[in-house]
Amino acid sequence: MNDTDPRELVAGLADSRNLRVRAPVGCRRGSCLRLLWWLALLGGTGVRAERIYWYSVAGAVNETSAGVPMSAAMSFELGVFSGGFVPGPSNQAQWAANWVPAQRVSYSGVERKFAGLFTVANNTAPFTVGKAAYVWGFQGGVATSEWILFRHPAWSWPAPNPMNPLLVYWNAAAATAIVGTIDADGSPVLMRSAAVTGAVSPPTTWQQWNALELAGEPRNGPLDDPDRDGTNNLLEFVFGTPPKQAGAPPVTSVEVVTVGGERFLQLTVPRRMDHPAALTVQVSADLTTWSAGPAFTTTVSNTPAALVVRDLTPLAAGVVRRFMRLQAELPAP
Ligand SMILES: [Ca+2]
Repeated sequence: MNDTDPRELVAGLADSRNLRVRAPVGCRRGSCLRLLWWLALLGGTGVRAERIYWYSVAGAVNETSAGVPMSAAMSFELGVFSGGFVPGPSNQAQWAANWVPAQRVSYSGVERKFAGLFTVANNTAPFTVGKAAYVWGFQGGVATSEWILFRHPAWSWPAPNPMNPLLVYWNAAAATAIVGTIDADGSPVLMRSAAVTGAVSPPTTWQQWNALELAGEPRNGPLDDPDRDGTNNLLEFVFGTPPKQAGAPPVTSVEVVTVGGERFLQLTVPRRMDHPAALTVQVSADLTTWSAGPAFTTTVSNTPAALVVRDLTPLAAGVVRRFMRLQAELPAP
């Protein structure tokens, strides 16, 4: 993320406005004309800028659907949807698969805002000129996520233009929400996210999660356990639990199900689908030899709420015991 202080940018904008008033006084004949030409250019559509300042005003009341103030757990992304995909209430389950983010920032619970500064360097697809840009705020969960998605008709993806000193300002208050709500005057709430079930939030990688949840923590490796609750950081990531706050991991229930007259062991893993990790369910008869793969297990379902895997070896006569366990690995960076 570009970390230029937005206050500098606002000051820069104010300077150019002052310049607009003052410059003709005392300027030489040729330079005056050039300056006026520049100002005319700057006063155009505003889509020519190479930088997008996308933000919500500071100090506003922003809440989740439960009326809880938004926190750093809420991420905001600036991006576009690929192809001709148009997000709507009926296709929420497909949003994440079609979403291509340009930049992510965390909500600031202290300043009560989000703000990002994005420099448009090229128009590589799907970031083509004129593409409809959106801002998606989300707080992923296992069964339920909090979402707010919004855009303004003027939020069209711009072309790079290093010659243009001005920014495009995309203010959340001006936008219309597709999910969640926005009150332009900020009263009583500027942004309110909506509870969404049965749909997965945009992915948060191990690196992104680590930077947010384990900032300043030296024991930040996948196998470290800084809160000493017996769940290492990798599994805290898989389950979406706080790695610096001790607590029991979510229950991965094991049950016996009957299929075709036979009884099988079945494991339900309430993992965070938006936290990508390679999960393998292994089975064993003796806790010594473990097996995995389609010859040994079958995936019953793989939804945002849970991964459900069943053992393929029945608990039949002669099979005294069966065991299941979950192995998690980070995807290659
Ligand atoms: Ca832990």
